[in-house]
Amino acid sequence: METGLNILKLSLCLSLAVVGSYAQAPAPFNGFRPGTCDHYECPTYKLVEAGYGFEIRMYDAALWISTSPIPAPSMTQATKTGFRRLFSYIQGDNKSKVKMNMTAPVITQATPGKSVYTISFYLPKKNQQNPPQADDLHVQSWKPTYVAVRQIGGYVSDDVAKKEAVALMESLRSSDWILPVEKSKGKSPAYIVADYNPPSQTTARVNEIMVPFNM
Ligand SMILES: *[C@@H]1O[C@H](CO)[C@@H](O)[C@H](O)[C@H]1NC(C)=O
Ligand SMILES: CC(=O)N[C@H]1CO[C@H](CO)[C@@H](O)[C@@H]1O
Repeated sequence: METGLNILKLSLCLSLAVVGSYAQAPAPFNGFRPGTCDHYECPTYKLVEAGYGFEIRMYDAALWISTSPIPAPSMTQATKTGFRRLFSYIQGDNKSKVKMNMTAPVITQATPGKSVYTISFYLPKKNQQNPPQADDLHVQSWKPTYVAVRQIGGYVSDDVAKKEAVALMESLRSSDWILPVEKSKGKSPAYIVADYNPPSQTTARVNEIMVPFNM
């Protein structure tokens, strides 16, 4: 309930901020680009469409460093474990002892039908040429990828993630994007939860539900 309210507040703020003098215009998201990306390096993308309650982005090719699938009773538990490992990796716990700057977001991919999760960290551009190896981590290479996005505040529990993923699909139903998204089902993770803030940050948190798809 509280999250629902936060979303409402967030979207109100966004529309107020963006609409400004275009009070008549419908829709008006000018993109959800998270503020965290003003301070940390984030993967780059082109905004393809900003719709009602969703955004379509085209992410550029990028490398991510990922944990092995982590078995855990909940997504939030797995994210904590994975975040700890990735954080020590960027502090130099890797075969080259290379330190890296923090980036955003940290993403969690659920394995359909299993309580197993993969957590990944976006590698800084500087380290993409030659990502430091680590025994228990692997590099994921993303081709340019279409992603449908819904932004939410607060902390994302497993239930919230599921509910918001459903809401994202609902919001896509009134658009042409629903077809390629439906067609891609099963070929990519059902949804990814992207976390833009460290767990210790309690206010102004930004998270995204992302659904990658092919055209
Ligand atoms: C972190 O980012 C700063 C500012 O861009 C840069 O000067 C510094 O070299 C980076 N540090 C590492 C370890 O990459
Ligand atoms: C998991 C892994 O490979 N960790 C290594 C990272 O680098 C440090 C320093 O060389 C090693 O001690 C770790 O074993």
